[in-house]
Amino acid sequence: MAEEKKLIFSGIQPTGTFTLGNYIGAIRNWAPLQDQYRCVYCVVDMHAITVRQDPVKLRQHTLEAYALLLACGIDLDKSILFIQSHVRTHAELNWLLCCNTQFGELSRMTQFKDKSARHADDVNAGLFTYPSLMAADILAYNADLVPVGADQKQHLELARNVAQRFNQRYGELFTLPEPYIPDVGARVMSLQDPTKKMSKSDENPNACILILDDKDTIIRKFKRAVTDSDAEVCYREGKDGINNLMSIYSSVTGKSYEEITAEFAGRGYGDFKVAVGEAVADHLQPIRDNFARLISDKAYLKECYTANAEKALRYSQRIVAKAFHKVGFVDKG
Ligand code: ATP
Ligand code: LTN
Repeated sequence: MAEEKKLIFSGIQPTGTFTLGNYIGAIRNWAPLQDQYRCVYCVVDMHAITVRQDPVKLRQHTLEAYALLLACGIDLDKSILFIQSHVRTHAELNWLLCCNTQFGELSRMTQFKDKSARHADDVNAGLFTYPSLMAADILAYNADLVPVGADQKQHLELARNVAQRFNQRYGELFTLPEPYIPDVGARVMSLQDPTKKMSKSDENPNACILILDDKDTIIRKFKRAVTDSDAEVCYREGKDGINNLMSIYSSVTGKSYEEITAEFAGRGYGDFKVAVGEAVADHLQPIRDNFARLISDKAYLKECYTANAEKALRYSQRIVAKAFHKVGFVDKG
């Protein structure tokens, strides 16, 4: 009998327009996986409300995120793409997993530490238990692989630990998921402070490239990128700004660091920054075009996310029902 294809699960928060970091570190890897694996992708609006969101903007960002993922090549004939709050099994399994996650392990999560420092006036329980909900997303589908950027590695380790603990306590059920992190571009850094990751929620608009920025804006932001006072385009310890630009250029052109150094020998940072801007803008152009078409057809989007939520529910329900049974809940008639 042919072996079943492995299952991929990943999610992204609708907390704003996606950045080049989200794209290179995560989303661009999603479409190519569709031929080799069964893929389930999700816009995680429930995770987004762990920090305060304007309700009108959240709804708009969720639809935009859905359209943007389609624009980046998610193909609904091959994959499932849905909105997290539409599929109740995520919240249901989250509760079981919360009851099997330790306070101590959640306290060690660096994202919690960072976000609770940044949002000191609202350190809510959802922010603290964010990783249990993420584990529920993944385990509800018994995903084998989870494509994410490097910053999510710790959350994935927690998901594995919780899955293992559950299996030990109640009997084998969950697959232990593996992270799937790209070699180049797993951590795209801020253009204004290359020691920090590029993030949608950065207050400085010059720090991040948004995938929907137009060509002039993209080139302008790269021209302003913070670099050191050297002039040679080469990858070296401590040259964080240039290293970041090289990694971005490499991931959109496919060129190696040696090739890039040779291409810009004797040309200085100015030329290099413009070339990075142009390469990124040209790479993103088809996505912007697809997005413009999709976002103007709300009826089509609704059809897609409704049908896909049903598929996701049908799939995850079988696994979550088994988990309910295993912990001792009475089976529904
Ligand atoms: P926020 O700023 O709201 O916390 P974010 O920009 O960090 O959001 P998420 O929605 O948390 O984005 O992440 C979506 C995916 O993008 C994850 O897989 C994450 O690892 C990846 N990612 C986010 N930022 C970067 C980055 N700078 N470089 C590489 N990958 C990234
Ligand atoms: N925490 C993730 C988003 C996320 C996710 C997931 C990623 C929520 N649930 C399940 C992979 C699998 C982040 O990117 N910040």
